[in-house]
Amino acid sequence: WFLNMNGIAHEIINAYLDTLAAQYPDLVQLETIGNSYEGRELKVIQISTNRAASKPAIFIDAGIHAREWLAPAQALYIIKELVENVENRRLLEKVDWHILPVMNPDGYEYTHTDERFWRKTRSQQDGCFGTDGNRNFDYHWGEIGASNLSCSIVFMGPYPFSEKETSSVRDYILNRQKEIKLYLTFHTYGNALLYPWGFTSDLPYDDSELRGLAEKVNAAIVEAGGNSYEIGTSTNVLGAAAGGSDDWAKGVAGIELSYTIELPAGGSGGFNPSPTEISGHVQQTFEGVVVYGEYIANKF
Ligand code: 0X9
Ligand code: ZN
Repeated sequence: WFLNMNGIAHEIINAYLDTLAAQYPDLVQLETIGNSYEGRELKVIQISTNRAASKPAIFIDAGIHAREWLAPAQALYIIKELVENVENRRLLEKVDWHILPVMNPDGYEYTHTDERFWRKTRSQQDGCFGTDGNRNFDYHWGEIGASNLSCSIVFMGPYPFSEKETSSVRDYILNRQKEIKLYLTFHTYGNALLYPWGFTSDLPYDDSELRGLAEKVNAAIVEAGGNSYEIGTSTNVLGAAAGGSDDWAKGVAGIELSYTIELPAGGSGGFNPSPTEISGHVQQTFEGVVVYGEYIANKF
């Protein structure tokens, strides 16, 4: 089923996580970090060997934007490789991995049942439905590139962290603020490796480290046969948009290495890569994730 991850139901994804936890009790733990607006479980899979040791951690989420189906597929492929492929065990020895494969399950389900290109959560707002989760984080919230109109696709929400999906991720990260050294959030599409800031064109103090690491990641993806990524701050590559999870992770949670990965386009509208495209992209991008893992293992 991994060959056709497009459109896998959220229920099946969570069932897969349950299966892994049952099959690999020494490697895998699951934590339900909250529930979505409509009540779906937000399950983080924690993957680790020698759990007792204090190790640096990597937090990964995907699917904050409902229609970006390749992103949850990418997260699932990373999970599968880290857990089921024994050749990757070395990636677990010095780093703990925390992965939330579908951050916005209500929206994700809605893109299967009702409206393929839905982006936001599904919370009832004053007027329309849904908040853009990636405008809802409390760092320079609403300053630029976001809307205060509930019908906008970049609605910032009535207040910061108004959404259960974003506040659950906030709490999970803040509870592990010391361990988490890298934050990755998967989106589509655009082939870009973006880092803070998204609210200003000013460069972060550690621009050269952030850029240098992204260049190494890109080189590994290209080496694996993937397209080359554009690298830079999200403001300078895409334009300013405040309230993103990447900016909050760095600016508030203090996770200095924070990236938004815009995966490649595919199919109609860019959000529909074919099964063969999916399997190519997820495998190539995994090689970049390996570089991130090795960097964290060596640095901390
Ligand atoms: O606009 C977004 O939220 C992301 N692009 S997307 O096409 N997937 O919607 C980019 C987010 C970059 N980061 C920040 N603006 N903070
Ligand atoms: Zn997105």
